[in-house]
Amino acid sequence: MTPITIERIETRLVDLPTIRPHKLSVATMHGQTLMLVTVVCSDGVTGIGEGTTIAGMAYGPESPEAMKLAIDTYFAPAMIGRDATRIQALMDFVGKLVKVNHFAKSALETALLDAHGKRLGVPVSELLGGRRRERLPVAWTLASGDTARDIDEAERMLAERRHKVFKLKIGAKAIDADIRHVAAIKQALGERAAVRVDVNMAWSETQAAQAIPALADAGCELVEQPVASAAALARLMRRYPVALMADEILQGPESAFDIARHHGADVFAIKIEQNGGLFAAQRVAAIADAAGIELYGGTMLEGAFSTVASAHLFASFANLQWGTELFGPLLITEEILAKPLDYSDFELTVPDGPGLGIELDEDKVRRFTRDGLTKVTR
Ligand code: MUC
Ligand code: MG
Repeated sequence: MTPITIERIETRLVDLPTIRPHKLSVATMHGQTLMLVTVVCSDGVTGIGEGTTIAGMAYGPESPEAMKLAIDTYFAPAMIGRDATRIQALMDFVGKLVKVNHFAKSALETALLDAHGKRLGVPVSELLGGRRRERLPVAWTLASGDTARDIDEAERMLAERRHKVFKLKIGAKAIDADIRHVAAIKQALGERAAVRVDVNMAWSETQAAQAIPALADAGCELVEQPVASAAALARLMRRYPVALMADEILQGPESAFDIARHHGADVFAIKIEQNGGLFAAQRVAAIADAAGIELYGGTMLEGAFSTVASAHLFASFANLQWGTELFGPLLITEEILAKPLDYSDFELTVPDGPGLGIELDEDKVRRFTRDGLTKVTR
């Protein structure tokens, strides 16, 4: 039987505005850039994957431009002509040629899974072992930078039954100001909503030790990546009545094992891109389960393709104690899908069509594609 091979790989950058400025301790975002990769196979089947990051290179080592360059220059030439149906073997092969570049690898793996699911007529979740749930709870991030505006936004989300778990981005201001901000929001929302914070590594260990008890008193139930180092996060564990979550320090299975071995977090925020793809993220989740660490489905503020890829994976997890934050498409002003995703009753429905189960609106995306950079490798 002739193998089904990769015939063409196309990359493009799509620049989309956000609905409001999104303020994190590392940067303020005004837009999101999606690096979209399309893989065309010899049987005519096509798959799409996505790479995004947060505010250019402010969050991590890869940018959308860098992902595109890595795919155009290194990954695509090596992948053309290879078997498109042996996805793990193919990713192992390119993994030997290109070190790290987790976000670019995740985008390519997503595209291959999308194509293979379409080929077999099954959703990506089936290729990952089968889904355990059809719908996922979705938290929303309040990050306008203004307390009153954040409360209004939360009230709207509650009224629309879109979100009832809110993550607040803190760490850019003085600790006292941040605590007042969190306390005011929790007080306004009361028992109607859960409040969590993400510090994006902004604090030193002593600042964290000062702030976390005050956050607990304010009614905050979880603190995400308060400090940069895994060792410092481990030392903060079990000292406060709030859960501590690892995000930035989770960079694939080896890092997960290391954190687990040192009792370094209560919860893992699993991100497919940060961990190097869906299979790597699946292994991270297995390590967490084995270590008794709880799970949360994280986001890189991704557009529809990585959001839905993540949804297929999270739907297959045995445990998802803290729900997800797969709201990325809702932060962008433009709908890029032919049929929008279903966000309702505080949850996202995991699409059930073949592959990712979504379809790109090519005309819409063309209007936002960065000029002159679309590249096709054959
Ligand atoms: C992060 O650090 O978790 C996820 C939600 C959000 O607002 O920012 C991201 C990144
Ligand atoms: Mg985070």
